[in-house]
Amino acid sequence: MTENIYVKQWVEQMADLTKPDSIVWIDGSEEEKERLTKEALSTGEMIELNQDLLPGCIYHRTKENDVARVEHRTFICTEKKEDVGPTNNWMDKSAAYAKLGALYAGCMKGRTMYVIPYIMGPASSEFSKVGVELTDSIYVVLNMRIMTRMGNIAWNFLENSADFIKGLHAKADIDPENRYICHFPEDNTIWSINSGYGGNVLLGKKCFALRIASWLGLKEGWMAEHMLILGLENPKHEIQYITAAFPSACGKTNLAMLIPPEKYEKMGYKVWTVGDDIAWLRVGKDGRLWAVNPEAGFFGVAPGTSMKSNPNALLTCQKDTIFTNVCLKPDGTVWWEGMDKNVPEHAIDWKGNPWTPEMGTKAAQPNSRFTAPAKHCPCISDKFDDPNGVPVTAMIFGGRRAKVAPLVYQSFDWEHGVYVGATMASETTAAATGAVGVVRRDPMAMLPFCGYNMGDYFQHWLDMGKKIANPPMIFNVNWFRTDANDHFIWPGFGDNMRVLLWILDRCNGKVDAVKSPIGYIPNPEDIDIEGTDIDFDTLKGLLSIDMDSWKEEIKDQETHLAKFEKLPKEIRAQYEAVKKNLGL
Ligand code: GTP
Ligand code: SPV
Ligand code: MN
Repeated sequence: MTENIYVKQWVEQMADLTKPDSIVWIDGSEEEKERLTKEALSTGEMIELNQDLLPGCIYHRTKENDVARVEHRTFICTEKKEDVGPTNNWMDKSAAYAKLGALYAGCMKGRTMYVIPYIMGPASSEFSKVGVELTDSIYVVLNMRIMTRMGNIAWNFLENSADFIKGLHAKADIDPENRYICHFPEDNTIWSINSGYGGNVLLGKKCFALRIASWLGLKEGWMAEHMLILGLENPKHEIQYITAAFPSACGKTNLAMLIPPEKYEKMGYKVWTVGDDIAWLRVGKDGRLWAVNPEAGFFGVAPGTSMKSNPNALLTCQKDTIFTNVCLKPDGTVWWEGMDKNVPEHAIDWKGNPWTPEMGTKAAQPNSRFTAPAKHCPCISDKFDDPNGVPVTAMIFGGRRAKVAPLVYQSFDWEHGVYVGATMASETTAAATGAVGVVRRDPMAMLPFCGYNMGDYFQHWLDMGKKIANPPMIFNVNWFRTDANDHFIWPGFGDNMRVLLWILDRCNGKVDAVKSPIGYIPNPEDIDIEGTDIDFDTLKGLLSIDMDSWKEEIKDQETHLAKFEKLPKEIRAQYEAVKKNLGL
């Protein structure tokens, strides 16, 4: 409980609107977790997994129409449309309150409203921020318990302040036609209704830590980014930190938990995970950029996660984990496509139906996920809870591109790096509803998450660059180039370490590079491919810039940039320079 008058008044107002039968104030205790878990198991909302093999693990299925973020139903609601820019859906603020208010009216009758206080960021950090989420879903409470620092710890942090993000979530009827994820950055408010899935309802994550936080960052002089944070330790036990922005389901969790190829592991190289999805970035007193992971857990993509691709993720979710929309095996454990070769002969699929491999359907939903505590991760960084975070040496942008983008290149400088991020493109994935595999521009991997006008966002990046005396160097990577048979050429996963080493060598002034029209490209002999199954010519191909595809690329970038009425002139100039470099 809290005596905070602002919280109490707001909870009362929201309860007046939604009319729950009762209100439960979440404290974050073990006893509370057990009580709520038991209740969810008794109603069938959650299913208990094999407690010998997966202690503390439970299972949940969402409705078939509710399995991913819904970008077309996600809105930024402000007074003026121009504040949200060309990439966001806009709704007039009062119109949105009225529309959703009508949907919320009485929607919690017969249900319980849970009041979840939580902190985004370490409890010891002055940069951390408090949110309160009201929800009628135990699933949400149990997930928020893993994903954030939740419970009384947050009331203690907030004290009597009115400075908290007000989140209201109601499952209502999970009606996709009335599903809305609305953000009111002018009012520090988030309203979500008619979904029970992940990013739509765990309001601390994308809604607060990215959309609202990006707006706050603009006003307060910091940045909220869709980035992993990792520490790379060398044999001398020196650790340098890298952040990377890849769009949803494009490899952040995997890179953040990378296990180096055997040879490097033996030499003493190691990767430490600070975060796998979101970074809050500030300029430190030392003139460097510092990164904090505001989250406390991982909401990771299950399919493709295996002991081969990402052992650290698999080991993290062996206890105290919530599995959503994966496949349930007869022994009460879970399975998903790409987990191992032991495809179950029969199982229950993510829809709850009997499943056999012969059926040819997916056993796990392609965007099925695990929610696991970060502290269970075998490679969690000892800086995970550091109030100041970690200093960033390199920043990486990247996406899924079957063609065009080379394996890695370095931007000429910060301003050029901002242009590289602003023109980033990637194939869409199952993390959002809609077509999969379609190339779209996704600036800084923030297209679905920037809470304001993206023209202003680009300007904010440029302005931040001026405030950082020792800015990180900016790179672009692409693990996903394919060959004529549509197979990935680069081995990826642990072998991505080979590219990270080149990146750090560049930052540390240890290696030369080739100045190409689009940025600095590695001399192929500077990327170690010993122990991989690719040869030198293949590597050369991966680093090549195909003029025909870049002609197309530049044309498409032009169309993309033309959308921004508020495009900073520096970005336009960088574009023109690259175009000229390419002889176009
Ligand atoms: P969000 O949580 O949606 O923001 O995604 P993420 O960026 O953390 O993606 P994640 O690391 O979970 O990867 C998603 C998918 O990409 C998984 O199926 C991975 O197996 C696959 N993947 C990750 N890294 C690589 C890689 O280096 N190469 C290839 N080919 N696939 C990869
Ligand atoms: C993403 O889609 O980028 C995610 C998963 O990290 S969700 O929390 O559902 O947004
Ligand atoms: Mn994400």
